[in-house]
Amino acid sequence: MTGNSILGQISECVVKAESEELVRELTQKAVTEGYAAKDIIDQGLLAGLDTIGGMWTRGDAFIPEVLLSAKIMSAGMEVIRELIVKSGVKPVGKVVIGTVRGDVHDIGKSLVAMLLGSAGFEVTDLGVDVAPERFVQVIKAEKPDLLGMSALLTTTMPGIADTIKAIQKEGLEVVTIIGGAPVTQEYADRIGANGYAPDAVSAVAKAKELLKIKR
Ligand code: B12
Repeated sequence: MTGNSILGQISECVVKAESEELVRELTQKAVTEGYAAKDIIDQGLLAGLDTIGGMWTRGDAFIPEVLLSAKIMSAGMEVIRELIVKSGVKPVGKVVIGTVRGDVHDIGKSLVAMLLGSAGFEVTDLGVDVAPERFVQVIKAEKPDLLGMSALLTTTMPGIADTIKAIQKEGLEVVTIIGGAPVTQEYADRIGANGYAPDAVSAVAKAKELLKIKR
């Protein structure tokens, strides 16, 4: 991919954390030029975050810079989210999603939430650092078909298992799907989650498979 393409410019804007205004403008331009939401996300917004994430891992960037890039990326995501909402599709199922207790990583979870939304699910996003009791409370109130849980740290992964235990203890019926960088199918099997997906695109396919949704 060339750095001059619109997607390259979006990526660069995220890496340099230039401005929310610029990322919105560029994202809007990419949409107008006919790029698919998925490509704008993968090759523009996320590509930029990947680059800064790599720089951080190598010691070439610091946490405040990563945070600023994440904020710029979210502004671009918002443009895409608005487009999806406007398309007004009838919900195929209800999903509650959140990042588990002690964990503030929200980019991957928000991406999953957004793609589920674009696939026609009605999504309630509880945000980050969600305690098992809060998940239980919302499941009781909203009676979703599916509960999605995200964890990005090995130290917060047990929050997924704790939430599943709390749900079972309350006798609540909800299909669970889990994900996040350290999460695996093996872990899902071990803690009794119904499904796992490694990325946002396969999360949508998995959600449909688990809920037996054809379209
Ligand atoms: C951005 C980032 C941050 C930002 C988060 C900003 C934000 N608003 O989210 C900030 C700077 C705050 C941060 C903080 C920390 N971070 Co951090 N962070 C990252 C980084 C660079 C990128 C994560 C990310 O957003 N990736 C992009 C998204 C799209 O990918 P994803 O999250 O994996 O999501 C995809 C899949 O996993 C899946 N998925 C995700 N959720 C779900 C849910 C469901 C239901 C399904 C089906 C699928 C699914 O689909 C997603 C989309 O395709 C990673 C490194 C990396 N490359 O992963 C480290 C990383 C996750 N962080 C790490 C660490 C150690 C920390 C800190 C402890 C650092 C510190 N010393 O303070 C803190 C912890 C804060 C806390 N309590 O949570 C480590 C974790 C190590 C580990 N295995 O435990 C990593 C791996 C970096 C590293 N190499 O050391 N971090």
